[in-house]
Amino acid sequence: MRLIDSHTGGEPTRLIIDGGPDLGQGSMAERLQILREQHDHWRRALMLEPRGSEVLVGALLCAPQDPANCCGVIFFNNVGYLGMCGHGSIGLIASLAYLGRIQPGLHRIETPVGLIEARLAEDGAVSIANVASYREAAGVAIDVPGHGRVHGDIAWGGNWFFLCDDHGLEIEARNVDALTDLSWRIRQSLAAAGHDKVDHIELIGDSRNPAHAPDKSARNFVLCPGKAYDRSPCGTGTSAKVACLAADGKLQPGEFWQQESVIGSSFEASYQLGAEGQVLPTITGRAFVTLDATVVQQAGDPFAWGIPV
Ligand code: PYC
Repeated sequence: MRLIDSHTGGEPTRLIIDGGPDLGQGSMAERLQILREQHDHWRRALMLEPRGSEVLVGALLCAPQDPANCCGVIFFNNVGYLGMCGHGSIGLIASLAYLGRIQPGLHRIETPVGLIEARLAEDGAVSIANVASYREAAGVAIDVPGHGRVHGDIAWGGNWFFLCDDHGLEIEARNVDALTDLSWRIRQSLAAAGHDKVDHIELIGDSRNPAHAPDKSARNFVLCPGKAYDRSPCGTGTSAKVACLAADGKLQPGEFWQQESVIGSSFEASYQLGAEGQVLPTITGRAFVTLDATVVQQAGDPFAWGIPV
């Protein structure tokens, strides 16, 4: 297996460029099911220690079902599979460009939750036109033991998010332990309240970037399902945020939103309305390749398939 690692705003993506298991010719949703049920040991080998870590998002490059599309991709992490991944899609496009497999222009990518479009600019910036995003519930109250009541919106941006403003913490890198602890407890409280499909927690605070208009920007901390925080502003989380802003009338179609991460990296986001009024977000960011490597599994290595957790 050949791996290309990249980071998008600090968040790593590990792309399996060739040598993955045979998943057939079906849709990415069908191939994800085969990967999960029959070849999950490959995910564990690449994502778990000692070869991987909870911070990584993996991306398995697949031949597209429709040859008119650029490729298919299945995203996963240390605990399972993701429907979509915004920073990972930017990393995928930057990695394919690094390999000389694509040129600047428009590229369609099949994912388990639908078709997305990526535009690679001449300067290396990548814009992802994500799946339709929407808010399912606004102002959901959740009682968090040891903390108190918080409120948040439940929204879809390719993954399910709980977006919370009234958490009382500063969104600062020096606070990641406290932010992680609270987010994890919010997630457990959401599950206990029946919202167990929500597996990403997004705590929101004010922008810290003086170049960003205060009413058109924010900083976030996103806790991913495997308990690692997203170093990037989270593409699907930014899409969910844009859907909430649109629902509140705070962002109009075509207006720009600057989403900062807890480490200060940014995505620029906007949306258009689909034919049936759906919010169709576009997220722009940059990724940089950090590693081009071959997977080795030596005979006798007791942890060649990862340390079981
Ligand atoms: O960028 O969508 C994203 C993402 C999901 C999980 C980690 N990053």
